[in-house]
Amino acid sequence: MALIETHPRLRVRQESPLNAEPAPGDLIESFRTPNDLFFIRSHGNIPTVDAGTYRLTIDGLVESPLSLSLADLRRFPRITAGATLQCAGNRRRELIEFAPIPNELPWGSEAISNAEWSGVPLREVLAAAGPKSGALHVAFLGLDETERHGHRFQFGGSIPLEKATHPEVLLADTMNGEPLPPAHGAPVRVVIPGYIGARSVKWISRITLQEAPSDNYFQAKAYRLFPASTGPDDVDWDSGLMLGEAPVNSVICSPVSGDRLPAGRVTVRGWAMAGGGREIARVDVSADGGKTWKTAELGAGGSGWTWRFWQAPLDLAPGEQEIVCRAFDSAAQTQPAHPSQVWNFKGYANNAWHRVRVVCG
Ligand SMILES: Nc1nc2c(c(=O)[nH]1)N[C@H]1C(S)=C(S)[C@@H](COP(=O)(O)O)O[C@H]1N2
Ligand SMILES: [Mo]
Repeated sequence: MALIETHPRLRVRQESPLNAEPAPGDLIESFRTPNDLFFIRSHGNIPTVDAGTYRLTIDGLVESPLSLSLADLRRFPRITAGATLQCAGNRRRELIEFAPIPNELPWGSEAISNAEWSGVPLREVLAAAGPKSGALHVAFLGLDETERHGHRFQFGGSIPLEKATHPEVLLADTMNGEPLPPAHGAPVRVVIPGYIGARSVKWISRITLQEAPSDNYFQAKAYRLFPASTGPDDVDWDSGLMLGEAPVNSVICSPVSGDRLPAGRVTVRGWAMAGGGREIARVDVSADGGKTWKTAELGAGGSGWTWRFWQAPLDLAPGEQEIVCRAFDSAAQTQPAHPSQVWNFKGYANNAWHRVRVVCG
């Protein structure tokens, strides 16, 4: 098992398994998050993988099953593209403040990061294996192990085959121009832009084409969205929505809650991210808890697979103030006002208006 030394400014939420997120200020420091500040979400150990003996298996409903070494994989066409990953549990702490969510990590709002990934489009490898008719889902299995309810198993998940044929879906071995770091899935991980982070399986060892979604715990039970009335005692796991594309979201990174500022002009900054390849169309910022809004200025974008930074000058009156943001995506979808509108007992996909309370004077 690899020992990981984390950057001193990365906030470790859990040592084992290792889970950490950057500070809000660090997150918006650069459009591409430096590798050592990129958030880390792991459910099991961080495996040490021997590059020499590593094999990636492609099997299931395919004409020719494959077992690829790293050298084999590097003979496929390659692309480099930006993609922002966000954990479905990002902003869970705000849901917990509304109603308790036991046994889940209380992520702040920084379980998100952006990198430029290089690797082989998954569709190239799938084409070499030749999907058979009847294949509708692509299941991924990692090399890390975790335990749930007395069973030890590897982390996994799946995406529809249709998504897997899109050019942005990668088997990445390079992150911001460097070899993929161990904590982020070395030697090879899947990158599924526009989807919740959980589908971007790290330390990928096996890709199986099949008729149904993965029956792995992290696809079949976890990372499902249940109604607010459902709890751990009466949950029918099959009835939850399997999370895929993420909802539109935005967060204020500066100032942060609890800051004391001089009254007057302050520049509010943050990020916004749409799901499914949709683009960020607009970000609104309010200095009065959402009664009136100003349009923020959007920073560099590029594609719907990455976040956009934004900023807006706001005039703050003396006293306690609540600053709020909300984004609109290119399908005119926006964020709900309050965590009560999205609360669910697993604490996923919180995209309520982000609120920051500061004292001015
Ligand atoms: N093998 C494996 N892949 C995994 C995970 C994991 O625990 N094991 N965590 C997933 C989750 S929930 C997220 S949000 C992303 C986080 O990627 P990162 O750690 O590179 O930020 O990886 C995903 N891929
Ligand atoms: Mo996640």
